[in-house]
Amino acid sequence: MASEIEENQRNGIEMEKVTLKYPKMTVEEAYDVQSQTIQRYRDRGDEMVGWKMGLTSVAKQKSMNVEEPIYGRLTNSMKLSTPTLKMENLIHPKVEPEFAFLINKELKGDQLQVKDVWEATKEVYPALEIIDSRYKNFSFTLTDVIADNASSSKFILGKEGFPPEYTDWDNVKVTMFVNGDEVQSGYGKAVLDHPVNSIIELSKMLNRTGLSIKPGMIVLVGAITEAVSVKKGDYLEVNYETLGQLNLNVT
Ligand code: OOG
Ligand code: MG
Repeated sequence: MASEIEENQRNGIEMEKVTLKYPKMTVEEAYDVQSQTIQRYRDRGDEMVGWKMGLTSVAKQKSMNVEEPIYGRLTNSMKLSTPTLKMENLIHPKVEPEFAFLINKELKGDQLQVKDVWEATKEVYPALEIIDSRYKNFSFTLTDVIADNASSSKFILGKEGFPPEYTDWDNVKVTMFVNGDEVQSGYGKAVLDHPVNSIIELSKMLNRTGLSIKPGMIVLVGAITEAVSVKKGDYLEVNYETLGQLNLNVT
C-alpha cells in the first residue's frame, strides 16, 4: 500500500480509497502506512523536516466528514522556496492559511503545558499549506486520509518568523483573496481555540508510538479557514494583519 501511495503522491495520480480494499484498517495501521510511505521518500534522498496537524477545527472536520484531528509528515521536497505552485503532478489542490511553529527543543509526551510549547518555540511563521488528496473527489475516511499522509502536498512559509510573545495568535485575523476577490477569512482561534493547543495535541498523538517533535522541526498547526480549490492562472494573496502577507501564483 505504501509503495502505491508514494508513487501516486509523487506523480499526482488519483486512486481509489484504500479502505475499499482494506475496510478494517485501523488508525495505527494507517499511520504505519504513512510512515512507510515517507521512508520511501527518504530512500530517494528526501528528508523529513516536520509535522502537520489537520482537521483541527470542528468546521473542517464536518466538511471532510471526519471526527478527529490527524497528523502528517512534512519533507524537504514539499517546501516551496518561491511563491509559485506548479499544477504539474498535482490532482485537485486546495490552499489553506496556517501558522507554522519552528521548534528548537524536543517536545515529547502527553503531559505538555502551554508554557512548555512556548519555551520550545523559536518563531511562528504565517504559512500556506497546499493539500492534494490522492483520493477521487477528495473523499476519504479517517484511515484513508491518514495513510495518504493527511493529504500533504506542498507548503510555504512567510519570509519572516515572529517570537511567541509577538502577538495573541488566537486573535490574528487571516483573509484570503483569489484573483482579487475575498474568498475566506478566519481567526487563529479556529485551530483548537488557540494554535498552541495543536502542538500539545500533536505531541500527545505522536507519543502513542513513541515519536516526538525534534529540535529544528516545523509544525503546521492546521487550517484557519476552509481550504480553497485553485487552478492554473490563479493568484492568491493572504493577509495576516501585522504578520504580513503571503502570495501564491498557480502556473
Ligand atoms: C485533510 C488535511 C487537512 C488541515 O489543515 O485541516 C489539513 C484534508 O482535508 O484533506 O491539512
Ligand atoms: Mg493543513
